Amino acid sequence: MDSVTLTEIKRQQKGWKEAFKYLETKSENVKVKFLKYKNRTWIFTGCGTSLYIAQTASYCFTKITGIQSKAVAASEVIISPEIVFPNNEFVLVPISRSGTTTEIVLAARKSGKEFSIPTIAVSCTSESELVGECDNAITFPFQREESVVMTGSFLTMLLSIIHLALELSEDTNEKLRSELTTLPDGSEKLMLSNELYIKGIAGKLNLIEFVFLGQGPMYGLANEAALKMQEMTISVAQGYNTLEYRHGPKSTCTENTFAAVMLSDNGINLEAKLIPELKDFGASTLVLYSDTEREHVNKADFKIEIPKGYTDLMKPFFYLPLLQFLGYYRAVAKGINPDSPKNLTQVVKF
Ligand code: F1P
Repeated sequence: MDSVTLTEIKRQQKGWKEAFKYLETKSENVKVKFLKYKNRTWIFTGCGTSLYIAQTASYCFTKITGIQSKAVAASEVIISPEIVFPNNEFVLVPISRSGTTTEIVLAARKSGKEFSIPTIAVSCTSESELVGECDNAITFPFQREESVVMTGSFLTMLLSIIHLALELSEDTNEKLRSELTTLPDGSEKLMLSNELYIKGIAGKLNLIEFVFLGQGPMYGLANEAALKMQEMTISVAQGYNTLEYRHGPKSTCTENTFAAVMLSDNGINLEAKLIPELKDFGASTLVLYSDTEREHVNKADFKIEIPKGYTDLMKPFFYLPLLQFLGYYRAVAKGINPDSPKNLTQVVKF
């Protein structure tokens, strides 16, 4: 029988299509409900994978709408709410696959009840405690994940926030909207055609330490790819802003280091400098990039080019499934069952 985690990684693009259709039916409603908050700062929050969705979502949301936003760990919302909300000109967007993680439920409760902050839950579970705590919710009645480790839900929840941003934007964003409709098929094709290639990289048993580097919308992805590697393969893995790696972490780089660099059009000239540097330190490098960045990737050991014509905001939908494969196949190469991660449960409660 196929692994649940692998099945959920591979079916995700079909879920985005369903999500997109469903979200289109809610468009008018969204404008009426949320446009009134456009002068507030939106706080995207979550725990674990959902925090990393928040990091990427905050970047995409502000880029599309021009509305100010920040990503904050749900634990900070509970522990230091007066710092997160110095006044009540905020909106809280708690993100959670289960909708039952203790910190996220408490964060929503505290923000709404004690600070009078409007709350909009984003969750894969419509009947959850979190949704019950919030004033509004964007939920998905499909592709419920069984796996402990979260995979497909990351990009489905991100898609819903990008869709919300497009609805709230004053611009028609024709290009982005058309990219959104074509990317599920493009992403699925890229993912499946690189499955064996990634399996081969993941099988290199000299690799001990894993590093994931990204800027802008790819920073949340870098953290998420590192978390997948930790959860599924019980390895040392870190995510950084690409250029931050030069400020200290590079001292740990050896010939047993694997580094994945996710390039962005916005930062290409600076980000590309890391590729030869990582090689000089002895690391094995995988570079994910688009055709406009091709001239910078010669020095990489492994490279995967995404289809032409997508802006940086859409790159997560191509890059992340590849890195989820990497975590999955690394676990398999180490003889670990990714469906039963050590010390983890699907939901963390206390
Ligand atoms: C958040 C989360 C997951 C993590 C683990 C425990 O869950 O931290 O990201 O992989 O399985 O829970 P949720 O609040 O999004 O349901």
